[in-house]
Amino acid sequence: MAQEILKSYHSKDSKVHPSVDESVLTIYGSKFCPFTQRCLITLDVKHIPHNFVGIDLMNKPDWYLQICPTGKVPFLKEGDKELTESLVIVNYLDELKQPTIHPADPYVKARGSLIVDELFPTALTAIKNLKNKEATVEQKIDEIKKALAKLDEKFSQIKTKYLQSDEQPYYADYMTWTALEMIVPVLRTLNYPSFNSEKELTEAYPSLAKYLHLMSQSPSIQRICLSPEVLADYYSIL
Ligand SMILES: N[C@@H](CCC(=O)N[C@@H](CS)C(=O)NCC(=O)O)C(=O)O
Repeated sequence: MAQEILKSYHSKDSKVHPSVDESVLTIYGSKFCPFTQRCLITLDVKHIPHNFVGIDLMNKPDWYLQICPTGKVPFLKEGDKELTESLVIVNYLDELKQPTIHPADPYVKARGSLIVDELFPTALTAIKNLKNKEATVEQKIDEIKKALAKLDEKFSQIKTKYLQSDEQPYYADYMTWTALEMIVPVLRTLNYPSFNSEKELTEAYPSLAKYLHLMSQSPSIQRICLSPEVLADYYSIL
């Protein structure tokens, strides 16, 4: 599953930059990367035409390192314009055309950035622990459970249905989702006997589970993001 996607990405074997539509911007990245996904969701929400060039992060092509010396993704190129850093790219894209992904109220908009700063790193605890070669599975699960408890408490305190509104997802929801969506596939990959099913997640962390379910129904998320099965398949080869 993940291999099929990776096969369509550019790796060391790709010797020349692929041809792209020069009349629209290009995002270089990987759908397995939560930072790239932020940009792709924003492009989808705003209906911005673009090229997507998939980069195999484990085996990057030389031409990519020439145009983007840090080798990081996402990377935006539009003629001579070049941008790195997912949130810089997202806010640039947001200025290009309507609809904005930010709520109208300036205070709620500003709070959204603080929410992302708090929730995104906590949600990334899951994948960081999966990749930690030093820790035992029990230690990884312990750390992930602490992060889940923190997230659950935060979601139980949010007064609105989504993070910034009752009506629809906005910036804070989309920017945080790309780390939240990794939790279930990481738990599946760890396959810890007493804690590996969505049912257990729902019972132990109900506010978090309710929000995960709600966001998984978002049309942009459904169009852009990969299924938990495909993500878990990718994590199993990391
Ligand atoms: N702060 C950056 C982080 C980007 C980042 O760390 N991307 C990862 C992939 S998820 C990456 O490119 N890592 C470098 C590498 O794989 O060599 C952002 O928000 O865009």
